[in-house]
Amino acid sequence: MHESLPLLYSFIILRNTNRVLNADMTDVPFHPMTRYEQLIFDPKGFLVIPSVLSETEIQTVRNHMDNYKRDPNSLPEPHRAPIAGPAEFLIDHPRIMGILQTLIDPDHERILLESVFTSARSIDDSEPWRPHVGGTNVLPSFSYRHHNGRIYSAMTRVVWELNEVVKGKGGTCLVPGSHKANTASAHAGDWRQEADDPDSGFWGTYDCPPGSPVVFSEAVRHTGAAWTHPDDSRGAILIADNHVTVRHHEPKPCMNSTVIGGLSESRQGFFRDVWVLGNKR
Ligand SMILES: O=C(O)CCC(=O)C(=O)O
Repeated sequence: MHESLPLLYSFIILRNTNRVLNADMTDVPFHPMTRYEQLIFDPKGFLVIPSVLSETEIQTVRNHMDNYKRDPNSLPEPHRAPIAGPAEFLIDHPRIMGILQTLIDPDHERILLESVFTSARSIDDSEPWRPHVGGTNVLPSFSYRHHNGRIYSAMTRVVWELNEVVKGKGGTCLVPGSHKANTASAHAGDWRQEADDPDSGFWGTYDCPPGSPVVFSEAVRHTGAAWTHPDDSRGAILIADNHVTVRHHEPKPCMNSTVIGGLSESRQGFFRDVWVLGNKR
């Protein structure tokens, strides 16, 4: 952990436990995914959890994003990434870790963070409508199953929406249930074009206050959408987690060894290579 980080952001996973140290160094458990959240997530493939971050946390992450975008060189080298420095607590936020343990693996050491990018756009920017994925997928990095009483979602996207999202005005659009579709599959190349029309009636989206995570299986058909909300802009950090035995994305240049080396030791574990037996970073 970098010395200048305020204690407030020092959630630290206690090794081999399902607990993190929070601001005042008391340890708190990961917040488990509730049965009701599982009931929503399994058929729809996505879940929105309103207002997880406090005002102070939101402002801290926004400031970090602004500095990182405007003048990355003004930041210490290990902080030059969207989820580094004062924002590294997003990597293993206790509200998300319990969900990832339910969706990916009960052992948090078998979860890796394979990609991160940011989305910043306003009504002046165009965003291509680019639906991707959808359908039952046999590729291990996109697989979604329910087996032996538990969900297994491979690549799982966590979108931290830092600004308000108004429904239909620019959040991620998703086709609910499309991770389970059997009559067509993007993987097989026979997903129907008319279903991708924004007005096909298939598409769903969400609204949420600032500081809300949206969690979805990457196997769900989804796309970014043009931002049409005039009173705000989109500010989101999109993280892709996956099982430690697979990954889809290339390593992101911003998550280089200097940045990873600047993270707390337990968070460095999320950036280990695809796990073969005892692979430890
Ligand atoms: O919400 C967005 O901007 C797009 C997200 C997306 O396409 C993805 O996660 O693959």
